[in-house]
Amino acid sequence: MLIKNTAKSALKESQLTSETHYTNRRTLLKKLGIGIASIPFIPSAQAGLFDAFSGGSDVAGDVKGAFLRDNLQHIKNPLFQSLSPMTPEDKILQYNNFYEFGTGKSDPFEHSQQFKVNPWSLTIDGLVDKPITLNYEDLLKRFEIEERFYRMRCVEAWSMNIPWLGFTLASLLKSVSPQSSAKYVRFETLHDEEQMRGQASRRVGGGIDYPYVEALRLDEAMNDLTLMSVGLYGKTLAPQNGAPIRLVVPWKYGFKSIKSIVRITLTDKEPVNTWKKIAHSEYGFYANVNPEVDHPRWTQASERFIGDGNVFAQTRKDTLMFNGYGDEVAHLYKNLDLKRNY
Ligand SMILES: Nc1nc2c(c(=O)[nH]1)N[C@H]1C(S)=C(S)[C@@H](COP(=O)(O)O)O[C@H]1N2
Ligand SMILES: [Mo]
Repeated sequence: MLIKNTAKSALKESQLTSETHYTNRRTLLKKLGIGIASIPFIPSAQAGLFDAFSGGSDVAGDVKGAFLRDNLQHIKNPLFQSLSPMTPEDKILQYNNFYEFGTGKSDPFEHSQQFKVNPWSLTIDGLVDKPITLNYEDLLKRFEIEERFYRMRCVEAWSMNIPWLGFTLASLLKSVSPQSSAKYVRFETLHDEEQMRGQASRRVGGGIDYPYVEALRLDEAMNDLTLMSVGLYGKTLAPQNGAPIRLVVPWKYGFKSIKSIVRITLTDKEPVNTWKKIAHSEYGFYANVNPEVDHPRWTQASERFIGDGNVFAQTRKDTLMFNGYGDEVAHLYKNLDLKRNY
């Protein structure tokens, strides 16, 4: 975000999955009587529609997608199903920020395909009565998987609409019994210089001190919108999107939605998140999407929506307060000066 990226995207129009493709797929499944709850899940996010019907191959020697399939609950709240247009799948897979793999938008896609997501270990510790460590299978099996369509707004003023799969962070936190002294939740990304070229070289990794760290207040973490995502577009997450598990906080700038999480720690002090540490005058702890508080170097009043067509096409739209989720989250900030606490 500090580094200006002028590199052209690797996207080719011919590779793009359109929103209608996804919609049609769902309609098709319905017609076949398969229904959304039994979409076959494919471990590789690159598996296409054809693979989905043929059962798919276990590309990474991975756990079978049936775990996701068996747990998928299509949730009732229409809020999560009325987003249009959806950003095409290939753009969500190829236009990324994941500095551990490089700072260019196509670096994560190009340099993460060998990333190992299984075995995985996610530890939840700190001020909790029942700390646990979950393995890869637990992440997909233990909690009810829901599909949710969310807006995603990067602090760099571009945005997408993404159909996530995941479970609420609240359900995970309840299972570890937070202590009454816990006030914040701190998240940490994997640190593995052998797998992540940006961690092995400060130049490649944008000068960040890894591991990448993010944090939420406990009440933000417990909000029903806050998702632990394990998939998108009906498939398990691709490495570049934060496999095997990442956070999704749709009313905050994208940098809060930390990827490839290995540790979640409950604390009583406000943790220092990575981007605040790098440039606290530009990136704060809260990072709520707010069209009235500009970034020191650019406006936050509008955004470039990435839909069909070239990713740099200027399809601008107005940015919404809390990214359009004010009804769900505005109450969390009643007593907070949002200009000071950006
Ligand atoms: N570990 C880690 N998590 C991260 C980032 C990162 O560089 N490293 N980038 C963030 C930013 S700035 C954004 S906008 C989103 C992008 O998510 P996406 O590539 O899946 O769209 O991931 C966030 N999570
Ligand atoms: Mo971002």
